[in-house]
Amino acid sequence: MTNQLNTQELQDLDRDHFLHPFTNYKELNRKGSRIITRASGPYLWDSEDNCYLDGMAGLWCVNIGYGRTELAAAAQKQMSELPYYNTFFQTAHPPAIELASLLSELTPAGLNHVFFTNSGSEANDTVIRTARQYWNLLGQPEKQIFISRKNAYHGSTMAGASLGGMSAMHAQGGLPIPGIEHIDQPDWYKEGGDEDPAEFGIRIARQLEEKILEHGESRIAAFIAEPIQGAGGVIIPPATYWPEIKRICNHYQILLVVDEVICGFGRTGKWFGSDLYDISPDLMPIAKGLSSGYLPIGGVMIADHVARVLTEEGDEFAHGFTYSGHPVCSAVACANLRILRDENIVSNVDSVTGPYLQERWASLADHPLVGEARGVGFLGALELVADKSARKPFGSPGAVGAICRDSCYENGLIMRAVGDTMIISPPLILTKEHIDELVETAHRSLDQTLAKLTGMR
Ligand code: PXG
Repeated sequence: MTNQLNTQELQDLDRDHFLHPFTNYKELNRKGSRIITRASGPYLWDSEDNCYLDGMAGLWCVNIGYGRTELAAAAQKQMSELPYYNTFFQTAHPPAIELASLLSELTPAGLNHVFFTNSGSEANDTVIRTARQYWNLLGQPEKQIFISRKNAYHGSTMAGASLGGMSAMHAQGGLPIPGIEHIDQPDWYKEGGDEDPAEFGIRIARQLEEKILEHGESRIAAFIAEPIQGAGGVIIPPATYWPEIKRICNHYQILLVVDEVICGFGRTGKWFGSDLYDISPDLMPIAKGLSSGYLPIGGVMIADHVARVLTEEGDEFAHGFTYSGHPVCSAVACANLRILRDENIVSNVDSVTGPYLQERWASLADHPLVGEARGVGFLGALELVADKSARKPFGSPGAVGAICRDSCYENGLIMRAVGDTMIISPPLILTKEHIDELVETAHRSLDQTLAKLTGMR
């Protein structure tokens, strides 16, 4: 069908029938959607045959890059053998078992059990169900409250959006649901003022302790956080932050949930953000890079001591999805994880291409628009500001970011704008030549953004 319809026809049908996620409908209806038709390696093509270097790996997920036929072959084989069967009621099938076992090997020590979902949002719903069931089984049913952070992203379902700290999402949905509390995020650049970053990191982490004491340890189920906030704008906490969070979580009887939906599967150069910061999660939601986005699959890694309570103290856990551990998605995820591991993609990001990207990315800090260029592994952010030395933002938040994002598109690079923070999260298979292309195109786009701003003044 797509091959027979031209861009205009596709845009008309799209406008008439397709309600897109996270999309400004008025803007979309005015401009028409961009229609992506094919992809290879780190490149995408649209229906007008324009080519883009995908600086976002789809939506933070296509870690192995596009066009890996091994995944298509794994899907075809599994579809022919067993396209579907459920994993409820004491049933299993080889692909889900194999994936569970492979995940136990690759994830941090002590995480040897997985509950499968179809997405990161469902994984975070599962986190709430699991943590509450855990405390229930331990005879502490009043431990219900989750502490999360402002500007966190944990998904779009009622539970995911509630755990998340996006005020715009809360405003539209009558959220958060009861039992969710938010503390400040460790965003030194925007919120640290004159405070030393190390002190800021500790002070913000201690808000967790204050929140626990405010409600009483006996009512707190868990703290949830992304190792590095992704959708919030690639916010890298000061080095003091995670050690202090760990100290607090060890001191009080609460579960630590580390949301690895973005940081997992090599994004930071380590297999997991938890490896980077030496964190031992009790629960660890995963999705995205688990299948490199080729098929939808997610899950929650569950620490041995939590799994023991669920399986030995409890009878039936009344939770699950029709497609939990879907055989085709599981087979594709296994093929993806083997590629990431056997082709040394993660270790290459850690020791070769990640450091090269960070070195080149840091050079963008010299640009007059860029107040800070930061990153880890294959994550990067640029803060576009009105005054670099004062860390002063632009008057109308998001306007300059949007200009820069559009310039990037015109120049063949997909880079996201979160307000006036430009972010990248490219496929982990970028070569040094791709990285040069990315940084040079970003630089050119920043120049054009500055020229447009100067023209407007
Ligand atoms: N946790 C984290 C940390 C995420 O980044 C989810 C959970 C939810 O996953 P699902 O599979 O339900 O989407 C995410 C998703 C953005 C953007 O604007 C980020 C996500 C999703 C959509 C948009 O950067 N992250």
